[in-house]
Amino acid sequence: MEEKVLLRAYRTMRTIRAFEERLHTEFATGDIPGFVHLYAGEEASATGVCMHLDDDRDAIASTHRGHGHCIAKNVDVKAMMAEIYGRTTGSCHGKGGSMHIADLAKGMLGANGIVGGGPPLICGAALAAKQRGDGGVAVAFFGDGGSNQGTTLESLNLATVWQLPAVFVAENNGYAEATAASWSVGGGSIAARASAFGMPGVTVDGFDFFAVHEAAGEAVERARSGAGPTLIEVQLTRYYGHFEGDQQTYRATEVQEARAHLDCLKRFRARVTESAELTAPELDAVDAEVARLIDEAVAEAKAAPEPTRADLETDVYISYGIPH
Ligand SMILES: Cc1ncc(C[n+]2csc(CCOP(=O)(O)OP(=O)(O)O)c2C)c(N)n1
Ligand SMILES: [Mg+2]
Repeated sequence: MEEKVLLRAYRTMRTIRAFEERLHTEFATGDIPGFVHLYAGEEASATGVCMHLDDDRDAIASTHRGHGHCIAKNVDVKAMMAEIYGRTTGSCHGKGGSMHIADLAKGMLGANGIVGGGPPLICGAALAAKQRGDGGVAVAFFGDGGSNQGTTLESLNLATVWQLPAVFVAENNGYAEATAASWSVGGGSIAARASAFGMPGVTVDGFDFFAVHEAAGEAVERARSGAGPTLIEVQLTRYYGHFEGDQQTYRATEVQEARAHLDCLKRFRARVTESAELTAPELDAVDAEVARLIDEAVAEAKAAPEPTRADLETDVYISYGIPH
């Protein structure tokens, strides 16, 4: 992989981690309205997949745990932070918050409070891309819990029936809220369900950026070339609770073990420095640059205005720009 591509991958993963760790501390102050679900620990998944996607022709649909997907799809980090703080400078003018960040100009169709809400949207986006004929691809991210929703299974079926340029990325972090995937995923493997729908299904180590990047590259290429959809099960761990405030009584030492032995950023750093593809000072410089960006994003979000009563009446209907 080229040096600039490696640096981009590291910068994206580091930005997601720093964004989420900062939100963890900021949320505890009580200044952030609404719910926040953190993506820390899962960075290699969003990054490894979205690095294959373009802003203009490719679309993604996300989940309630959407910050990482947004950052990896190039949504402006400062606009995201402002959105989470409910400010007018936010990506949705402060009206959506953490769970509804969207940026259609970047092909980010939205975080989503509805578990299993993303896959049907992606069938629509993939059908649109197929009609346009521009090689566009649509990717749905969903969790192990989302994989059991009827909407997801119907979407897998439709994607095959319509031979859509779609990729389904099941992020299996072992839990849906407090329910273990080992109990709730019938048949035990999300990836294995792909064969029932006539598409390839692969399982990848979600702590390994390179493994995700490779599997996603094949799936995106397959979709772009008109060969149809793929299901990828990415196995990983979330480092924080289901939501901020979750006491996590349902799990013990797995997070400490993952942080110590599996962490995607540590593994990436070890691999690229051992192979001498990047140096530690280059990576440290990215860390410092990202830390500054997050500091600025929080300061600017806190200083930005909140919506007024009059703002309640805007953004209610969308204008599609259809001439009268
Ligand atoms: C249709 C629907 N059912 C239930 C919920 C409540 N809920 C929110 S997140 C969640 C768990 C989702 O688990 P998973 O899909 O594995 O994603 P993760 O939180 O692990 O990233 C549930 C049940 C919801 N938001 N929408
Ligand atoms: Mg889960």
